[in-house]
Amino acid sequence: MKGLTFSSVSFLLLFTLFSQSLAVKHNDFKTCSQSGFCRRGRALAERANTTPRWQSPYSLDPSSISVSSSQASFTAGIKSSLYPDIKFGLDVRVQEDGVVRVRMDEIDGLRKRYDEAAGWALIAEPLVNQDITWTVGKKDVRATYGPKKDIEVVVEFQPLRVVLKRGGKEQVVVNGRGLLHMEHFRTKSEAKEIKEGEEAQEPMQVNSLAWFEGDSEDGYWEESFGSHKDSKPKGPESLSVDIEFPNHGHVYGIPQHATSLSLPTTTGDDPFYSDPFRLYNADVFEYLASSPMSLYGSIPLMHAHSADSTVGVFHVVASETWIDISHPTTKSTNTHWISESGILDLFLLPGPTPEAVFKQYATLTGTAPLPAHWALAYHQCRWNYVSSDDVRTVAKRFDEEDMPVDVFWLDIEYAEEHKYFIWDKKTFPDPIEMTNDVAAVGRKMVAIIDPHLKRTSNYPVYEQAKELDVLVKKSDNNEYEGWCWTGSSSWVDFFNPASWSWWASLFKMQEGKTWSWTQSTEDIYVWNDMNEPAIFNGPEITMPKDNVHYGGWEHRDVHNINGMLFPNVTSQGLIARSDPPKRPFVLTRSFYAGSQRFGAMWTGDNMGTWEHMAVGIKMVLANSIAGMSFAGSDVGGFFGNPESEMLVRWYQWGIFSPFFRAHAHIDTKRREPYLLDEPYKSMLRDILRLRYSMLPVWYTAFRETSATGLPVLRPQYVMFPQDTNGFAIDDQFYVGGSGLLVKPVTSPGAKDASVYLAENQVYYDYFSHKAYRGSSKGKSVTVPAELHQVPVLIRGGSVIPTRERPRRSSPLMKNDPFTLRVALGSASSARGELYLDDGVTFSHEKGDVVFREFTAGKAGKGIRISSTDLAAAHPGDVALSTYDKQNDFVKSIEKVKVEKIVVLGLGVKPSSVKIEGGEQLEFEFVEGVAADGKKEGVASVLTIKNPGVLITKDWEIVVA
Ligand code: NBV
Repeated sequence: MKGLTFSSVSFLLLFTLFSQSLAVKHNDFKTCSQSGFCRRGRALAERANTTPRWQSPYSLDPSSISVSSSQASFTAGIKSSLYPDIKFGLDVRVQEDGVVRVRMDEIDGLRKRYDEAAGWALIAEPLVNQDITWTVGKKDVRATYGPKKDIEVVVEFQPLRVVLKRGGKEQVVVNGRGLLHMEHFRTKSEAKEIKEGEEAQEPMQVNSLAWFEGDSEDGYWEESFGSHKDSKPKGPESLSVDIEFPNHGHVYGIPQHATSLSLPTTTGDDPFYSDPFRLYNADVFEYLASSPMSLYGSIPLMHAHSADSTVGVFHVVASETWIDISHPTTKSTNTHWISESGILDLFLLPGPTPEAVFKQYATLTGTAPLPAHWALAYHQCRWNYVSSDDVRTVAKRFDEEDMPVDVFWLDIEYAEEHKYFIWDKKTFPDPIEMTNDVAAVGRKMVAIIDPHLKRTSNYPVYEQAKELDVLVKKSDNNEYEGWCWTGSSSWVDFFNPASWSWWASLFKMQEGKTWSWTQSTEDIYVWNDMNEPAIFNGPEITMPKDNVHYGGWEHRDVHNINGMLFPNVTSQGLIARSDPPKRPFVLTRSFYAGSQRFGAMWTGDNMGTWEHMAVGIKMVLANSIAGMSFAGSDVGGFFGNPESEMLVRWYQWGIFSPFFRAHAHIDTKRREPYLLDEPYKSMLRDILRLRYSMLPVWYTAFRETSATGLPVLRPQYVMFPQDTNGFAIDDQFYVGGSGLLVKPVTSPGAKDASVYLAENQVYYDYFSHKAYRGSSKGKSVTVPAELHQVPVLIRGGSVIPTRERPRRSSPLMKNDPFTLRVALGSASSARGELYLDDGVTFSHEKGDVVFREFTAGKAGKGIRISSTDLAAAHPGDVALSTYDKQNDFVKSIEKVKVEKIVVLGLGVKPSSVKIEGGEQLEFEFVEGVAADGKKEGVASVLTIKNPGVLITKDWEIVVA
């Protein structure tokens, strides 16, 4: 390793300052009681809870109802009895898929509330259901719809209440507890007058202002936190709304929090959950493993679940939001959403199943596009690989130890003085050669590009941004300056359209330019960190809320969206830089609803502890159900030096997370997998190889996600929505629709693990083939989990395609043969899918794919195993509508074979195995337990070696 360079010295100084200033992490972030609008929101709830005759002052004026000419939506005026002169407007519509959108805004107010969040989160203006007929009655407006005509939306006039029902049962109730409050814009003096008038009255007289809003202007006009002052030029404008799920005992979602998947109560006695869940994108140093505190990303989507129904609510608000959760009974949930600003823009997703909710949410915000295939392989990162020779050495060591890896990452130290895009020539004198060396065996690189720009005239990126006038402004309209890795820095305002094509152009190799990514190749991809944004000297380590963005919106209005724009424009730059375009890869730390469209995310700076390893699983599951399927957490933990046992367990969980990257803090000891002693090193090699062998499963799962919005990792309630035992399970999961069930071990010294089986089905240990029997009542089984063993079961009835030749990188596997594990279910049948394409370009969008279905079913006393074309059977999938059986990709792998078929759970030894209408095949049979029997024990295993069949072709094998 080379000595300290200028940039590392300055960085170390900065870092020391940074970590010292953050020694007490908790105090850097507000609690609800330190945030004016959250205090007001909770106080409102408190008054409602303790006032017997509490009733919402908001009502709908029936005379103002206007049903659109198509009948599909209606608008109406809303009033609060406490502010008779203030007007609000309600807009209710039912979308084509049955989702109900409820919007409310102040009308003709002193200012305009922020109403652009949906514009960023949604993929398009949702289509309105034209078959709806609203019936205006004396007390409500209602509409009935749905294929069974069993869904009803009712908007009650006084008090205002919006209810979504199915089969006569209330699913979602908005403002049922009367906590709706849209603080209208007011002037300081006006507010004073009212308050003064108020003081003359009985303070808590029912229907008085004080009764509803409280008797003080709590945090209305200015707020301070630590040394930071928020000037709040717009005054109070918060939005409170209660949403009840009277028939749902569990709620999930609203990531990102380090907490259980089924969200705990925040209004009870648990000292860890005394605050509401907070959504306010923040860089929380050494975050807690169980807390409602906000983290780097925010998705205001919640699932509510019970055995007979799943529904969702999606509140498209971009400002800081706090959500209280309570359970009046074990079968019902109340929530209270308190946001600092913005309009009410609420989508009620009627479900009725988790699958339906995923589709409804995907129709709104889109799905994760299919990533490049290599992006699903192993990523090796650390802060930092310090030089191009360091990178080469690490690559060499992987090869020497026969460990596969696809991507090497560069953290902030590659950039001269942290001026992103510009290599530090002292340590990275030959970036192109380095990248080409890495790429020689199909590997890639990822370099970090953070959003803070060093304010210096010798940084062209900053200079250009300034010139274009696309930097974020302070409340006085001057350029905002804050502190980050780069020292004095400014931030690009990606809300400004003038920044988009300019930013995208930075990724294009530009002839003759000495500063941009001229020193780059198409094999370098991007990591967007610190995009909450993280600002060392800002309030709560982020941007002041009174900063101003494009269009005059305050940072407070857009904070949670801000981070999402960065990977959005970055991924566009990556697509545009090559011709024909290649799939981009961008990893983001900050995210919002819709971020799934722009790349992968990870759970930020976790600790190298068992607790953090365990909560990482829950966090990835929560992100997954909110659309962010391409998720992972730092393998090994960012902070600390995990012992070998922990590292092995961490890799075992890592290979089963959609995004699989090892990463470590600059102060940690090196811990690349080849550095471990035996037996750990060999364990890691096996683990890495297992991930690579299963890449076909992962890629197929990602295809499904990209087409349907169903998550790649599926928790128990998603797989078995009616099994109440599974509703709180968040330490095991299924991989896509493959049938793989994984239970990572997250505690030391384990010898076995308990896995919950929700159904009357046989499950096979992936490695030993031991058959376990589930029960329709649910049953836990104990599976071996010594350190070299990761509990992975194959659900009976599945076919798992793998590729089992160890290679240095995944692109080198392109022509490798496949193994099929046919795990017969209790009905002696099985089904599985395999999806492949070139993994790099967008040719899959015009149908250059291989998409196969494998089935096995009873045929006489034996079974018949077949492979058929699935692409043709997917007419609904746009990408597959132009599919041609003889497409270029099929041709490119037409010689690729199935090298082995392993059938688990056959009842009797076959007398013959042959290709339908063709030759006999060689096979081995080891007697064991049958799938359709009752016995536990090692399953029978039929191995058909070299069946000679091709992966791209139809075939049938008859086992008689
Ligand atoms: O760029 C340095 C780190 C990075 O390694 C990590 O993954 C990010 O989450 N970054 C945060 C900045 C500061 C960490 C203390």
